Amino acid sequence: MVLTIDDKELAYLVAKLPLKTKKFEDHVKELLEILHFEKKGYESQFEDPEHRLWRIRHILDKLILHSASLESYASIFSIVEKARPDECYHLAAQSFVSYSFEDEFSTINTNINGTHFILSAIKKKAPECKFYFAASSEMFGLAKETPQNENTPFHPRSPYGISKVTGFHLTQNYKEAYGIFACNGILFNHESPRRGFEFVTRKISNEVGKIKLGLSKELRLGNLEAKRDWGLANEYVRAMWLMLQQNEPDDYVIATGETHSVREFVELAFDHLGLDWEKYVIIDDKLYRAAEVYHLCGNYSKAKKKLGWEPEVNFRDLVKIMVDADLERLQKRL
Ligand code: G4F
Repeated sequence: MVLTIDDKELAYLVAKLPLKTKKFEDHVKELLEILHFEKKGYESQFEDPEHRLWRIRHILDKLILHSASLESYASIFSIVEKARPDECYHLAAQSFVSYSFEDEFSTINTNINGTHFILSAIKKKAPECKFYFAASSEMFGLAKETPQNENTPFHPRSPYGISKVTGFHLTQNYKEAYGIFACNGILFNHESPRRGFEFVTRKISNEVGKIKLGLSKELRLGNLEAKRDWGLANEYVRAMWLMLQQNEPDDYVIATGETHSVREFVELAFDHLGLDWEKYVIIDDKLYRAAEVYHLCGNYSKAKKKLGWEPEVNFRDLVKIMVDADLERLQKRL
């Protein structure tokens, strides 16, 4: 069972992408039960109904979709009771950090309660189910050390980060107290052509494509100096799956070990299409955050040692993959 609001990772879980092991491909074909939480509020501003579920439209016939609300224990309980999943990937959340400053109550309530409801339903109705929680590098926030690993103390800087820290501890507590096979995947930023347009990498790749085709004249951005450890989402989804195939549940940092600024992403993206970014990028103070996470870089050595997982796509290639995909998509529309 995969729990999701945004179908980005879901598409990678079920699509036949060039993932490394045949075993993984075979496995994902079995992941048929999808608990899909309807989008509401701000998220519907970004995806009109025509584009709903666009990332998984090509595989919809292979899936069973259930609808539920992260805010309703009853709805989650009844689906877990019906589906009795073997594996549960809990990816559903209000995941846009910026928005969490605008509506901190709803972000915190929905993300924390939703995780708690799912864990509780699993404990009651599917105690053998292996559970994956999408924790986040945002938990490190104002990071105490670089690079960050599984033992680095948390210092979240946003309501979103706080909700993920609590979800992390709930997941550990259900493992320790009730013996649930529960894992935290501490994933650093993972991007791809399926990323939502509100996140900075996709905003850049989409806008640079539009500028190249004469469909836009400027790109408004906030803090260009923030640094992130950016990897390719499909590779990170494989790590999620690997965590649930181990003999014992554990928590893992998934990252590339490299950090780059938003400015570097911008420069490479424009450069890739032969454009001078300084002619088009406008700094907009409104896009700065109330509290910024300035610098993230992950140490994935535990995942490498125990899961045999390593990233393959580097930062430069990631930028190209995203820019090329958006340019091609935009060209088809012309
Ligand atoms: O792309 P972002 O919005 O991602 P952020 O905040 O790092 O969070 C993402 O990754 C986390 C770790 O995996 C996830 F937990 C989380 O759910 C989400 O997927 O922003 C990246 C950086 C920030 O420092 C932001 O201040 O880009 C900076 N930025 C500068 N201009 C911008 C913009 N971010 C956005 N979204 N839009 C801008 O115009």
